Amino acid sequence: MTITRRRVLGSLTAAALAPHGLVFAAAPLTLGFSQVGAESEWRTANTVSIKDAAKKDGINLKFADAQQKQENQVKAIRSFIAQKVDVIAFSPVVESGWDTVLREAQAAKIPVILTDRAVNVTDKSLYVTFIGSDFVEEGRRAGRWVLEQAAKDPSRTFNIVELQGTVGSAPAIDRKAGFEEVIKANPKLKVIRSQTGDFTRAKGKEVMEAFLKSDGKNINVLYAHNDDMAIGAIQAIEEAGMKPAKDILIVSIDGVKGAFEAMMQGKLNVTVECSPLLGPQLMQAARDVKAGKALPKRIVSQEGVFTADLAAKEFPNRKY
Ligand code: GYE
Repeated sequence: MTITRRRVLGSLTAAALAPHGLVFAAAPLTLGFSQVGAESEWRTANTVSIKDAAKKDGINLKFADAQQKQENQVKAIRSFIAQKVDVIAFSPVVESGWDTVLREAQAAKIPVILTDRAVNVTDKSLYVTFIGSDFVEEGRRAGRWVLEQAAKDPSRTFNIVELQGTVGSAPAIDRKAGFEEVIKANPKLKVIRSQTGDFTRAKGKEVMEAFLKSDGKNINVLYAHNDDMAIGAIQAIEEAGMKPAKDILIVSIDGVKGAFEAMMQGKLNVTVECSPLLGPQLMQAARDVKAGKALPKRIVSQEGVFTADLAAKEFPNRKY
């Protein structure tokens, strides 16, 4: 009897003293992440980056795909709150309408990290940090490229058609604003049509077909808010018997492999980089916030601009 008791006590003491023993092991961090959807090559690469980084860091990731619907994201966030996850992160499909659900997370004392897209809330304490690109600057970069083409050939007209991203989304609003801000400098640059293609190839093609039907040969430039819509539009331009990147100059945003392939085929002129590889920064931020460290309110990703002449050289280095 006495011997048995001593043995039990002995093993308990050993477990309590072992640095990696059950008694002291910290529970893995649980992160609830609500993704926008799977609308583009960019998004697919972003999802892979987040899943890979969570795995690498031993973070328990609860991943929910919202299929481009805000109501699905609100539901996912509420379910993360109910499950008492440690940290909630999400990439908001649209900018507005988040106050209520973010207040619920705050009341439950669960920190929220925004990735990729921003929200439009007056109370900035509703989220810890926003990790992502500067979409206004991306729009300016696209605009500057068009401005440069116009400066090279003052006799040419520059009627621009614009394929916008998802209505109400931060990248659609900001990329439009940045582009407009820059092209104002030359009154010959005019946006003659602008419509949403919802960031997808199928919609990009469909809307470009409509643009071509109404304006055809009057279109000189296509500005697409992402590569996928530009790739869809390239098909529409070819089917209409015109040459993409020649009859119609094309600038888009993201820098996905599909865009580099299109540039190498001479069908796209330029892509402005927007990195989807946000996983490692997100996991770091989640760990920091859990550890009580203070984070900057804004973490901006580093990006460049790639023209068709650089495509073949850069292609092997592309990670998405
Ligand atoms: O440009 C587009 C995607 O929010 C930056 O969403 C992201 C955008 C990206 O569907 O391809």
